[in-house]
Amino acid sequence: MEKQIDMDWWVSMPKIELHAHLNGSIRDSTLLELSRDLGEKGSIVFSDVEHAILKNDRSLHEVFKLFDLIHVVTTDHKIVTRITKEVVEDFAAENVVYLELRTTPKRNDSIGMSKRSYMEAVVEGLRAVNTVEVDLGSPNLSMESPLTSSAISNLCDGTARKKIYVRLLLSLDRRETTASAMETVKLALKMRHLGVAGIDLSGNPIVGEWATFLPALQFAREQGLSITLHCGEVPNPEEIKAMLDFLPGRIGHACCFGEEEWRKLKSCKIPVEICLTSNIRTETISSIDLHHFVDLYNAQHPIVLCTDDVGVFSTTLSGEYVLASSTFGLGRSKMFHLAWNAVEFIFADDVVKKELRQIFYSAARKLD
Ligand code: 6MZ
Repeated sequence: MEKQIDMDWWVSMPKIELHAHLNGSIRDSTLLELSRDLGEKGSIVFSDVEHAILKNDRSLHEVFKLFDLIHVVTTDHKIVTRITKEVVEDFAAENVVYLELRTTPKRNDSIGMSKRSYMEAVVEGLRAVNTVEVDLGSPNLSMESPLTSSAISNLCDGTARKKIYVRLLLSLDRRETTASAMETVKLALKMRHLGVAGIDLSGNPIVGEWATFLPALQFAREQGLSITLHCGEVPNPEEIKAMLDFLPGRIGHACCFGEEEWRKLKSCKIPVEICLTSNIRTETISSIDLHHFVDLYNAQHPIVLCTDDVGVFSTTLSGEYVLASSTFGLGRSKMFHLAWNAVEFIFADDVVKKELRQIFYSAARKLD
């Protein structure tokens, strides 16, 4: 009972999610349902997929094999729309008030899918959300901006219809070529009015070269897009140095840094997206008490707790806050302020930041 009450508090706390991959955040039930359908059509062997989905411990290598499998199941316009809708509704249900959702635009000629039509299916999913109001920063989708004080108050009580700010990040997969990465950046530029705020570099960290993506990332930055990089998921000092020299808006993970890299990161004050469960499950960090969260937190380095892949790692953002609180001995007030502070690192404009600060301010007076 005590535990249940406690979890309710963490769920009701407003939170900001800045590192969530669409295809890693699918509900298990949806993935199983979709796989069963494909199994019945004979396109896949359902039991193989079921085993991979329900398996709990996965090495980093196995995670990327699972993503290939997930993509076979989900790369279809209608399904992309469905999973986007569900993922946003799930984050909103646990009081995520601002979500940056990232996904890799995919092309699949055999079903007439282009990177653009893939992203249109994502936007369609955002429009289909009906448990919560979605603000994409565009006048036709944002029903109520700026927020009135009663709307802010409603964001924090469980009864009224809530609002979630969603911004999209388009991911470059490390398997892509320079030309393909450039195509994604150009697509992002065309979709800015639909909530696209930036570019992410992700994918299997042992694949691909930094130099391949640099031209597209440079172009993205010149054009005013924000950039976050998966950095140091595996030891690769040369690449980590080059990435930090690039001065991205944020980085994700930072698991395999040496002393020199920590020094550089801290002096540049680049915010770090911390994904505790993901790092432990994939064994990029050997034990949670050795996680760099502690050092960065104590150094007052900008950090934000994130989920990475709630579906693949069976976690939630509230769960990540509980895990950090219990592991590192940080009380509710400190964790609340950590969540509040994340407002400063979002890739949306100052108007949104101001509204989010007000939401946290208002919630601070209600939650004790
Ligand atoms: C690196 C990751 C990742 O884009 O198809 N992705 N890349 N490290 C991780 N940590 C475990 N988790 C997810 O979502 C799935 C894709 O996101 C990236 C991979 O490229 C994966 O294929 P989308 O929506």
